[in-house]
Amino acid sequence: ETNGAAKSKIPDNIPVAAHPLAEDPTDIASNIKYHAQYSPHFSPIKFEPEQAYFAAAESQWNETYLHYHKVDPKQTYYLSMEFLQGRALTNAIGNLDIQDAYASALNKLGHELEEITEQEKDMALGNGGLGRLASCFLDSMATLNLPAWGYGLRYRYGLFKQSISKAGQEEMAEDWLEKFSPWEVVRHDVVFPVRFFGHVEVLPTGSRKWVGGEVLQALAYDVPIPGYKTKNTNSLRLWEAKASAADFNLFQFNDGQYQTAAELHARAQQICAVLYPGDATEEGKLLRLKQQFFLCSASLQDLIARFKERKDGTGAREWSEFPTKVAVQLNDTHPTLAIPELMRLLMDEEGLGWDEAWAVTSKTIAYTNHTVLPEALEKWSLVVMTKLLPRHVEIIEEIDKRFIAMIKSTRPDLESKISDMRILDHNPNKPVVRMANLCVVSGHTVNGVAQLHSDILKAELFADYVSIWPTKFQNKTNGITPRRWLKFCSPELSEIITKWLKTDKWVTNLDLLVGLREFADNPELQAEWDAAKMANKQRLTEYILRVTGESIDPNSLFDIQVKRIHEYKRQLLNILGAVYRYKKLKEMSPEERKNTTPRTIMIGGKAFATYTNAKRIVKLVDDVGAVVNTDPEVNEYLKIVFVPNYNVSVAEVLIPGSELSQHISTAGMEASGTSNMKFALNGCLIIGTLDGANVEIREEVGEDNFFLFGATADEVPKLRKDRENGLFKPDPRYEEAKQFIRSKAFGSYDYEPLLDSLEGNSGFGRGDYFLVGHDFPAYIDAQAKVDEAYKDRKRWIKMSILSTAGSGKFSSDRTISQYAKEIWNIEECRVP
Ligand code: B1H
Repeated sequence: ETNGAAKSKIPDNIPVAAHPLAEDPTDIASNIKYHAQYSPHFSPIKFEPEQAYFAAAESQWNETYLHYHKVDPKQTYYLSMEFLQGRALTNAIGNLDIQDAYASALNKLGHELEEITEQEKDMALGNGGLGRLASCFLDSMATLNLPAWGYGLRYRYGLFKQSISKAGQEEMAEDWLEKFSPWEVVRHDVVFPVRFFGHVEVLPTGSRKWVGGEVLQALAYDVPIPGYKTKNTNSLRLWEAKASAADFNLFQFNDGQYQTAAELHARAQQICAVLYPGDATEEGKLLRLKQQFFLCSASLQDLIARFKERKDGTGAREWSEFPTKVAVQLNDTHPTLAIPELMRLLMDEEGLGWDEAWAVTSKTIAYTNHTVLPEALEKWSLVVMTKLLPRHVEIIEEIDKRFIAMIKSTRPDLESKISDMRILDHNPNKPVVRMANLCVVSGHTVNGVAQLHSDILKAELFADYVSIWPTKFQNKTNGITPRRWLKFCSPELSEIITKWLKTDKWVTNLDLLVGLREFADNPELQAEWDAAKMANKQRLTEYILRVTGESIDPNSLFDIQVKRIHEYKRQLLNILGAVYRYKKLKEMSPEERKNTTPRTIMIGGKAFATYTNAKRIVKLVDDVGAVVNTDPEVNEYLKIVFVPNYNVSVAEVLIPGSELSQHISTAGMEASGTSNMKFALNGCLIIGTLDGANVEIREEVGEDNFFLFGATADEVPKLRKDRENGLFKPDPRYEEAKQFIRSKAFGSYDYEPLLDSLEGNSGFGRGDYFLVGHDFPAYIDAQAKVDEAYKDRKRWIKMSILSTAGSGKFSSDRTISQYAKEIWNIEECRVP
């Protein structure tokens, strides 16, 4: 009450009223005031930005559920261990198309919309691309009026908060629920039991039943997913684990044994405590398996209950109808246990026979593969799984047995492949369940996430299955929502697009962007485009100053690489290139330097806490930046900034302000990439390899508007072999860059292990598995072309316009329409 007293009072001249779905500023203001005064979460007299934000957020929701209930259409359930929702407020009022009214309503109440939206913490229940894809899909499903649900876990602590210190990356728990989240509604009446451990009993009837062990409760929290300019608001249902009162031992507690009295309660809390608990230990592995099963079991019980509930009261529905009402999509193998769990529920709880249950399950479940990296292909220890899920192991063994019998009887030519294709790997030392194989054998459809990736799946990882089920394998190239990733994050550019296309229909029909091509040479559009990009660069410049203290020059070329830090993504190639650039600048005369293109290289991303080489890369970027940015000789021409704590809302500032972005993975290793699509859509040019969706982006924007370099996926195996056989001849420029780091020019941190990973097979060496050395010279040459192109402002802006114009294909609306038609067989169900 001492400073900002004026702001912290709610103005008296506004009436207090609840106006659900108000559109007029005064009504919205009354509505916000209503929530501020009557919400139980805060004291009613204060009205700081925080209160205003929570109040504003609480004022939206609708009746989609009842409509779906009445119509009873086939529905999709998207099961994912990750959802990277980011912030919700801008998206919610933007999708309702009431930004302006909302901004002026908040003005009436003494607040600025931008300031209010900044109050919100990111909902970061995911790691990277796979989780953000799930969130873009939810947005598109709602916008397309598709009856669909997301199912996930309500992690108490999502992705860690990253800070950069002298020691490199540090991780801290991020408390997104510190206050509470106004975007979730707890459904106290939606609770399902989930069992762990125990044993299997044979009943007198001969059927089998999983009993004993420990039983936790799954409690539902719903997050609204509003579609763009439609009434349909779907739900993301997140499960939280609880123990029940019966599991609280009052006797022990009164006896002073507080911990043992509440043991199951403590174990319940562990389930949803953190996203992706470290799995180096056996305990960690077990916990992750528990999380996966918890998601699968709760979600299936919920959707089965819904299926039964909607039988219009006329008695039991035929189970054969189930696949005509339910489609389950597995986001990678993490929710694979949905397969044996659905079989178990159908057989042991509902009394179906194997054949009937199998027909239902295999017609219901489809699987998306997101990676071919061997270390990411899930294999669960059979011993651990048998302990935790004894009945599921029986079912998996039966699926395996029947699959082998089918091969033997119908495809004797594949007999020699059985040991690779079957689900169980009976390696005597460590028998495992291969989750991807279980998905391929059980699901009706398997898809990759970009054309190249889907081709690789068919030619390599799943090649043996293709001859048995040639039509099972599909491609669904990823996409991004144009609402969050253009309209809301770059309003200036969006308005220009709408003005020149004479329609804003591109927001839901992104193919219309091709209409910009005919104006790409128009000086007027170019000037407007340039100004909008400059405004976004300015905003980014201020952001960088605020979070790093570094002042960067908005007239320099803004070059960005942001994504999880991983050796295959080759941030190391980027920084080696930067080191080389720095060295060349140092060697130039002041006159020569004036002819170069000034650059600001920004790198951001989180390293998994136990991934040592990834953390060394973060440290190297920061160390190189510290030297370069304080070197007065080169300062005007080069800055290198590590952007801390990269997340969805940081991306919303970085991407609109970008001019060049790097997608430089070793070909064949990045399944798709989705930030490449966000950058291209925002008029940012790409320097990249022929990997993942880069291939399709280049096709769409045109090869003149894409800086291509590097080995292709089919060259990679031979290059690796050549390397092993000592046939690799390093480029002198590459040696120079590495040598510069070894010379301690960037400090005395021990970079030897990192640099060694690029060498033969010595020490930590993996013999440069990711082919940084091979691609380095081509990368440097491509960067030189970038520098040249940037000198011609007109040409650059034209390329930028053509990049946006060619990005229509990468709308997640397109991706989701294809899933709906070609995998799920669902149709729109619009709320009237
Ligand atoms: C992708 C993952 C992933 N692929 C294991 N695989 C995880 C694997 O917690 N884990 O154990 C988490 C995530 N993530 C990404 O999916 C691909 O690398 C990207 O290329 C792709 O764009 C994205 C969405 O399809």
